[in-house]
Amino acid sequence: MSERITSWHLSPAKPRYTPPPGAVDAHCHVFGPMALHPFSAKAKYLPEDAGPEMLFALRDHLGFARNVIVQASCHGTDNAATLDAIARSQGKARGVAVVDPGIGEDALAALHAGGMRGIRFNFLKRLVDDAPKDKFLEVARRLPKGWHVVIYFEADIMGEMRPFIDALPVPVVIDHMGRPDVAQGRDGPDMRAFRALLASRDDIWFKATCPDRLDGAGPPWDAFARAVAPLVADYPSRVLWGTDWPHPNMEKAVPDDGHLVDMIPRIAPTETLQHAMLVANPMRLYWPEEVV
Ligand code: 0GY
Repeated sequence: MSERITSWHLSPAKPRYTPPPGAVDAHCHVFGPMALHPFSAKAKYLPEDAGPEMLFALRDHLGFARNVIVQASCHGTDNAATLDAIARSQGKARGVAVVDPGIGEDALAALHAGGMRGIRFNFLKRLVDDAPKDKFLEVARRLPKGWHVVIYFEADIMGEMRPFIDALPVPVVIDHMGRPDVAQGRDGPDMRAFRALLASRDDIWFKATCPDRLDGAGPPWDAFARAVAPLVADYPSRVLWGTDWPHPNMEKAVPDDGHLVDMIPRIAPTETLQHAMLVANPMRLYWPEEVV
């Protein structure tokens, strides 16, 4: 791996939709900058630098107030780039870390002090070498108070994920709804399995994210809108939204972030739903001390 890739739009459109004051982009990443924060030796892709200044400029351009920065697999378990971005955000960013499951209490406390509020378990074989469920469960039992786990997996392994998710002792956030095939429709097998998961406990949240990854038909991602809007309507207090900027591994179909924002009113058509998805819900998970 030697060629560095750019997977984000260089001049995204200004969205037609204006997010409410205090809106949170609850799924985004930073890459590097490599000179300060080298990528992991195990990274499966080698991106160009997409550092905090770029992220914060996009946040402002799109009309958001805050970010939740999820540690990307290209940085492995070294959270320095994400922590650095949080530190530079002037309180407008918090994060989700990726840790070695053997991490000690002091290191977890340091991550908390640096703005992390959860850890991510990634089960995508193209992104990580190993996803040891027993060790993940063990560290999930030792998380700082108020933390949650974020899980990234694809719909084809939903069955084997269920016992693991059932056993998690803290709230769970599912990235990109477990990547359903949205072409199957709102009642297709993938959405039915995902709804069964949501129904199994009331502390499972989900990100209504990534039409660009889930809808093979491409923009304007109509199949995504049709499949996801009913889910948002049925679970308004458990849904989050994010750009996924800088869109790891999407260099062949780079989405326009302005158009992604314009998906929001299509999946959350009322102001009440929009406020829940963009403000109230992410605030409860990431800035609970500010929730009255
Ligand atoms: C995403 C999706 C992907 C990558 C990562 O950590 C990562 O590298 O999450 C992907 O390639 O599907 O949510 O950013």
